[in-house]
Amino acid sequence: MDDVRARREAFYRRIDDSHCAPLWEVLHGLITPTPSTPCQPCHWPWATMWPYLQDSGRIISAEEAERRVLVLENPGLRGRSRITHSLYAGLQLILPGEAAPPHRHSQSAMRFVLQGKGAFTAVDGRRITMNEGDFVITPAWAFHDHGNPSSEPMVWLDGLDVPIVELFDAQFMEKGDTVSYRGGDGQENLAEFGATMKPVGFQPASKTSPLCWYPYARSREALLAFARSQAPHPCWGHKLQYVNPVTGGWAMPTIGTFLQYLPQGFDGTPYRSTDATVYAVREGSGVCRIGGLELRFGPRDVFVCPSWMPYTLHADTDAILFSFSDRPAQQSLDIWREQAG
Ligand code: 1HN
Repeated sequence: MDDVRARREAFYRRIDDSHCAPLWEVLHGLITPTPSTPCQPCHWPWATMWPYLQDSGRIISAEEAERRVLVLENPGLRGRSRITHSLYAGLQLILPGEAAPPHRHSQSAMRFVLQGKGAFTAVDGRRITMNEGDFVITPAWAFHDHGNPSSEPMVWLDGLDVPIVELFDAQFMEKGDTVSYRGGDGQENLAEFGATMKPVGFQPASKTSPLCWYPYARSREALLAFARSQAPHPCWGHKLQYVNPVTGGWAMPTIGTFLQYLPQGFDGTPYRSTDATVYAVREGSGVCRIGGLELRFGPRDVFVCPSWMPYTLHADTDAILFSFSDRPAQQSLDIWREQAG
């Protein structure tokens, strides 16, 4: 037996010099029966994060930082700038009077506004003035900058497909020149694409929605009307996904985004899916039970549920949750699975 092991190890050493290794020693760790992930469930309460964000505002300007962001690092993936294996998330602060300079990159970005009103993000010089609860898209390779002409700080949750683009080694980044704004506040974008119609002759130039601003008031109204129209799903209550109004498909090619309403007293049954999901609480409070933990959430909290780990959602009060995941990327590769109930 020892002789067998010794012969094998001698063989492994011999082929090792030629950058070669035996699959049979690693096969079962490589191809597991179910997802095996270092990603852990985790909760970033607003009560913890808001003081940190304020401190970050005292130690560096948005200009100097380029983006003043506290990265939400999954405890199972520390030092790797990601909240799940495939997605980056961070909390970005922009103070009154500040500007974050233009740049562009291969990564797609989304924002979900947690606090403040009146700051803007600009995509190719077109400003979108943001409010709490708004969902905003920065498409891949579009120049973007941020500014805050309002009198209050703004904080938003950033979600980017940084690890996905890194996996493919397909990342490019460029700094922009000083911007000349083309005026506006985003209303023109809503006028073109915000009414489930599109200008005649419009041809999409990319897989990202040409509507890049989903104001909260509209999304909330749609969600509550939907909730009045039917019984809640046993796992997720009333849940809508943001869509590209021109195709009906996902708003972004790699990141799926959702808004969900859990009526007061909602007590969901277990759910799991292969898309690890980042939740941001917009309204209300409740509990997410996952992996033996009780994550008690309230407004502006962020929490993450890893791939294939069952969890339940409970609402103490009427609650509205925003969430995002890599579901579109997985579905385009035919690998997405879910188990509801
Ligand atoms: C980025 O461009 C922004 O534009 C925020 O606000 C976070 C994280 C990684 C790479 C690029 C932004 C980012 C980022």
